[in-house]
Amino acid sequence: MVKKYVYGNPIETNAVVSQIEQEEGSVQYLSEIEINDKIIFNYAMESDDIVYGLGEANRGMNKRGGLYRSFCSDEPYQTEEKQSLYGAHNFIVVTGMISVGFFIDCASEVKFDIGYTSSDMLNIEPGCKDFTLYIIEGKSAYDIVKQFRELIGRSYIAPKWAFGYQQSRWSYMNEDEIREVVQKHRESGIPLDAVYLDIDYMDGYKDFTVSEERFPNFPEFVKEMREQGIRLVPIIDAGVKIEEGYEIYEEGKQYQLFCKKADGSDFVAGVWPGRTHFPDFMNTNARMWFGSKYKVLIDSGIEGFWNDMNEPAMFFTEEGIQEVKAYLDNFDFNTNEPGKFFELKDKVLSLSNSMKDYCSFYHNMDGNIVRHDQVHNLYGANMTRAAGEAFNQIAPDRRILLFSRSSYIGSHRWGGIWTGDNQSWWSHLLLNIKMMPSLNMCGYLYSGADLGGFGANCTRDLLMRWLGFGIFTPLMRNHAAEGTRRQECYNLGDTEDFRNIISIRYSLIPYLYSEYMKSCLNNDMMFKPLSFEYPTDNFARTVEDQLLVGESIMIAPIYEQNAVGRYVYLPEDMLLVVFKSSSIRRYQIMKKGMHYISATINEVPLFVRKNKLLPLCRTTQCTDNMDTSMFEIIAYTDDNIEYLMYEDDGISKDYDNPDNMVSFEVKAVDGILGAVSSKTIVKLSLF
Ligand code: MIG
Repeated sequence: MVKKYVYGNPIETNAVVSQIEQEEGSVQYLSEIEINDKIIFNYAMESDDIVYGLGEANRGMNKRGGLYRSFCSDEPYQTEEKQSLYGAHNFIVVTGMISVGFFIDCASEVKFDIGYTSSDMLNIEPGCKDFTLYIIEGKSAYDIVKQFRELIGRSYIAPKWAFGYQQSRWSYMNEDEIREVVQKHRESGIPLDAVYLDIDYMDGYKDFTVSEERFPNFPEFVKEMREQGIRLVPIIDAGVKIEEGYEIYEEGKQYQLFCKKADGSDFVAGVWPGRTHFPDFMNTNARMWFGSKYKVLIDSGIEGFWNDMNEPAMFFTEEGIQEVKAYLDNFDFNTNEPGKFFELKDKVLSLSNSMKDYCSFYHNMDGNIVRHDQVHNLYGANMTRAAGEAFNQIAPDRRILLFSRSSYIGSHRWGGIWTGDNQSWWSHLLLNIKMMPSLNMCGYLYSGADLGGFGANCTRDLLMRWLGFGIFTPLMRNHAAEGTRRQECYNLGDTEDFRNIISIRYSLIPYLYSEYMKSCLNNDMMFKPLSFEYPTDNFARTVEDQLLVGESIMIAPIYEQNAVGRYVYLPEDMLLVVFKSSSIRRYQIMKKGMHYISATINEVPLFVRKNKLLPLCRTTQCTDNMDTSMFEIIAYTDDNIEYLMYEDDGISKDYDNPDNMVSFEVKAVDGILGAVSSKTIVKLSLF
């Protein structure tokens, strides 16, 4: 049951797809106070209520105890106190004796105080008075999430190859460096499906150009890679370089497709290419124009993209520099006050992503002129939309991989997201684990974090444990920043263990893809907190570091350095499978309750739920060679069980074809369990 309350005159965000009648009376569940020019909502929480949601947000799965601010931010230092990350996902569910969901559909910032100021008080503060509030009632948190997902529409569907292992690094400079990455993976038998092109593939960081010096024959190179089973995935940045004669710049200027300053001139911000203009993604023509530009790369054989810097991130503006300059000119360098020096330092650092700059440019929303800060959270989402809509024109019959850094709910229909610049910290592996279900709640199914961590130097053990979790996330990409330690597997010591861990992924792809597709098609979650499946289990409610992945398995990743195992809570009897590689495993039936399980650095444990079934295929070097005609089935059962596997060609869009469902059944025939399936089952391991 969804109730909709409209405040003021909200800007269209396109988050919601269902038609919902507007409620007339006053809101239920929340009390509402008006202070100055703001409306603040309060909700009194019970002491054991859990608050889920907020998508890409910091801290735990249960958001209680923290302050959060939805304001898409370029935040590479995600320490515990940070309130804003790259996405803005204003959906929460409070669940305890009763469950209720709130979605604040608001184009400007929204603050959430979830038991921070006062432990039992939730308060929500939209940054303006024009927004829509949705209240969702349901019998459980899970039920509310599913209703919400229906409200916001079907999630973007990625191609199947995007479930392969992908390698990225900011600083692959030319063809040869990329060839080397591929060759080293192939040589050491580490499976690989894609290599990313970060900003250095471009000519002077100009969008939709390719450096001729470093990639002399790009289409030929794309083909060469493709023949080795590798897709190249180029980055597209939001800012367009100001350069006479550069087509995108000239067109944008001529047709008025860039964001503008109050005086009507095109807004200028410094990003990677130096001075740039920002395409006005809030404008339909600008979206269509920018989107159409992806064609040049698609025509070169490219099948996927990542959109970056679209919060939008800005290093500086001319105005900001002038201000700092004036400040420095007047600065008394003979001062003895330390406070003054801190002020000076802050002043210089505040050049980037400054609120003042965000308040200094305007969008033309199809005739309606809006200041950027009022629609800040929609900017990246509309860049994703620009690309997604264009792909439907350019390649209507096939899927193009697309994911973005910045996002607002609604963009989940056009692309996935990666979670931006994390660090090579153990705490960020845990953050990755906790964030996955929250992302799913908000519609982001094709998602993942930079495995191994983006900033800082990764270590062998951290990458191994991170991959031990990453083998379950749809986007499985190792990515690192320029200047950090090389973190391709083959640069972190002996490759055998890495090869083994990634081989597990490739044997799981049919299952993971199937669960992903079913989640997309049914507006469901692929990663669930335990409480969503075991709602009456009070202990399961408190578990934050174990997840259900699809219908058959539970995972309990190890995320602490030097740990050789961990405690795991089993909400029912399950089968523990510890993988050393796709084919080397040990099994143990475990009873409901708390257990310590051992798993050395090169082992990955997972749990098969009772009377569920896990199909595995033979591992491969890339998804092109995946053989899904034969399966091995692992199940822990005392009954007839069935698993419906979704399988399609992974590239066309005939999603709802009933032929895409293949069934596996384990049946008791004359007291002996056997398998029945339209697929060949080469091995049946029943426990
Ligand atoms: O200012 O393109 O989050 O993944 O490698 C940094 C370089 C710009 C930020 C992205 C990161 C990417 C990097 N970009």
